[in-house]
Amino acid sequence: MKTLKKIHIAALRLTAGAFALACIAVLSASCAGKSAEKAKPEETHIAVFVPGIVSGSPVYEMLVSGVRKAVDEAAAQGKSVSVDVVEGGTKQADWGSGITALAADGKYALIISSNPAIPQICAPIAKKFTQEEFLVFDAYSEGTPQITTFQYNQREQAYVSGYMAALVSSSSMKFANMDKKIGLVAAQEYPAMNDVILPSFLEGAKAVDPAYTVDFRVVGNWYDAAKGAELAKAMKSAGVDVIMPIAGGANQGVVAAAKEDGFYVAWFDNNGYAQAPGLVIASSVMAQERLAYEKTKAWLDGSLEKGKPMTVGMKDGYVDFVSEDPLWAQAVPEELRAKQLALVDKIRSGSLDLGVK
Ligand code: RBF
Repeated sequence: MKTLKKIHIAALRLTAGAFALACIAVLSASCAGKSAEKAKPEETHIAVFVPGIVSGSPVYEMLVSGVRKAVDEAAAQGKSVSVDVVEGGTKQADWGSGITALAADGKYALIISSNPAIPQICAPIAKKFTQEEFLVFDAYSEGTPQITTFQYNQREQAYVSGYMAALVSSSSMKFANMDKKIGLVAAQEYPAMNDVILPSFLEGAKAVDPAYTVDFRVVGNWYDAAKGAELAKAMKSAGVDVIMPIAGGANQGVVAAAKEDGFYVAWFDNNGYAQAPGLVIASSVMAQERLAYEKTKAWLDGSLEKGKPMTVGMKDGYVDFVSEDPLWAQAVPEELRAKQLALVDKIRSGSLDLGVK
């Protein structure tokens, strides 16, 4: 994986050697003629800017593997295309300069990224580097033609998670208690969390029993597993019996605490049943790998509809609840699974429309 430092160095080298390179390019172009140009088609370069670190963050792991799959497939079919994955790191104030360095490099025709804060960072960069295109997942942006976004319906994703969490919490399962309390451990507060995920998680729980409340705690970053564990243990002591972690690498702390102290976990973003078999009672997922694959492929073959925001959800299969995994059946009794499936089927079929926000 490339580091930003390398990109900066590469950018510097480019300016230093730009004039000489341009001369060589002009010379070779005039000498080589048209047949040589045809024999060596220009390579397309794509950059994936990961706003954070890949390891431990399901959304970013899915993003990278989806884009790589599309690029590998195109390369196998003879297209001259490559991808560089650049981790922006956990200092969010550095992301703007990281993306600017990629755009300034001039090498990348497309910069791909993911999270709701990215379009706002890319908009001024797009204005400065007018040839650059941006494809951003898990985000929403209107009005900048170079920026194409795909947003997941996280109201549906969090609602079905809250419903399952409350079904388990109010059951006679081993670690369920009498308190009508479930929990959410978030890495940080941001609009999609505060305005969509948290309220929809609570609403889903209230659909089981209106007495439910959500104990909401914030780690303060996307990597501190020890803090994640500490928060989860305090929540368990306060009567929480199901916790949904949305905290990247800090999720592992919540899982470790569940194994030590005995409570249930509602996993978000990808299939997490294998994280702690018997304790993970929900996997509410976004098909980020598939979407990243499909849209990178569409960009490569020229069929991507650009500059427009698009929202995808349960009806079209890009948000879902994983019900086919045998580990779910092993963790959750049949009666509760039947109730959960009844809800999920209603949303999948469109007979229950929760809206987007
Ligand atoms: N999700 C992660 O899994 N890992 C991250 O490092 C991460 N960083 C984020 C930074 C910002 C500023 C924002 C707004 C969101 C971030 N997310 C991250 C959350 C992600 O976009 C998504 O909301 C959650 O994964 C829930 O689907």
